[in-house]
Amino acid sequence: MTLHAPAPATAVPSLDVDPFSDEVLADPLPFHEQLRESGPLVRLERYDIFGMGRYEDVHAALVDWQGFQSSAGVGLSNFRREKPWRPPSLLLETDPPHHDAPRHVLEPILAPRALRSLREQWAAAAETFVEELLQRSEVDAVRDIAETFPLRVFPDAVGLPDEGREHLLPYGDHLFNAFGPDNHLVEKGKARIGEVAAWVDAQCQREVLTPDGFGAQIWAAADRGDITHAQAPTIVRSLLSAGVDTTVHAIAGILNGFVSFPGEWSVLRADPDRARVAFDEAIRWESPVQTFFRTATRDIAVAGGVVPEGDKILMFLGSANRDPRRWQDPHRFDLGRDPSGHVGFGMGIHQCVGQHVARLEAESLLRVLARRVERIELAGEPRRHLNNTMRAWASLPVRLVAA
Ligand code: HEM
Ligand code: OVM
Repeated sequence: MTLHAPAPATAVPSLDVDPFSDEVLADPLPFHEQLRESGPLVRLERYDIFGMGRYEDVHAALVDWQGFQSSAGVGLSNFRREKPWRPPSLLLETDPPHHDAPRHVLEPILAPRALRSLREQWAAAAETFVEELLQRSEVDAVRDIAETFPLRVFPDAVGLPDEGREHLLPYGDHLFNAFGPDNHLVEKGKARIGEVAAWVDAQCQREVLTPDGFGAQIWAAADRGDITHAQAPTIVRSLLSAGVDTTVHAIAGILNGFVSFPGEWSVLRADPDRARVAFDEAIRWESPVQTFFRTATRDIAVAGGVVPEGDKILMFLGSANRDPRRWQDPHRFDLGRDPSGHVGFGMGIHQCVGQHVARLEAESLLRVLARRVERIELAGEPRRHLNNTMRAWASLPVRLVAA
């Protein structure tokens, strides 16, 4: 062997585990550890893809939009070869320069200062909601809290009519399943998705939306010429796609955090101003959006290996958010830590444009709960809801002990 022999191309470790199997989706943590310990870049044989699970590498891939593109799809399906199941998102599934205008339009509409008028409204909605909730001592934290509160406030803020809102959750559930392989989870959504997607698409039209919501503001941007009128409905669709199931499962996740670490509820009660940091810690800890793919635009050297041009890479956000190389005691839900830098909202040019909306929803609710509820106790067996992309709950029975 010569002194300068290149590292063998087989240096990338390989795993035969299916990250989208029911077993891994039900409890991804053991697989995440195996992934991180195998190396920075791992071959996932089942799908002929690469995966990364360490914080440093996931972060680096997220910010390198030139090397790791989104326009070939951020799911397993490669749009260079396969027709997407719906017209691609003008935000999530595009690269610069096409990404720029939709992003610049949406950012100010969903920015903290634009949400100031919603803050009071959502605080009042939370008061009423928690008052009703406390009429009952035992509730399902998924159905009765995590689903109910966002569905009371978010569709109104977008400007949707009341009729048909029950389609929002099934649409998001199928969309997030469809980023994964065509397994039984995708299969079960197919029966109804035609009707559900037709309803969602219809709500994106200007005539359907109220004149004061996020939707109307997107249409107004088209009138100004910042985007085209043809783009407006697809950008409204992004809000209906990404804005409902994510916050539902994030709120379920934070309630699970407090149920699992009851001491942290006392910490929040003593200082409700920590509601924000608690929410971000929950996003780190639970990572409601677990994974997204990218596609290599050229051969890219990643510590220890090369991702060939055109190959798909799966970034495990949930694993990066619990990487012990980055986080002390990563499996602890801890209001005392600084969770900033977590990748639960992504990082770089595609970082969640709706994160301030998500934070405001959760913060509004948590502040009232912290004041009115002394303890949250588990009152039955929690059940996971399996989804190819989201870490989700089907049921979380709890007892709310009023303060
Ligand atoms: C992007 C997570 C709530 C709209 C993203 C990304 C993540 C994410 C990880 C990055 C995708 C990527 O890099 O490929 C979450 C989580 C939420 C949440 C965990 C709740 C806790 C929301 C809400 C909205 C929204 C409430 C709408 C109001 C979007 C949009 C994008 C996005 C439009 C694409 C942005 C772009 O590509 O420039 N989100 N999201 N999200 N999110 Fe969220
Ligand atoms: C979109 C979209 C859909 C799903 C998720 C997402 C997490 C965005 O249609 O833009 O971000």
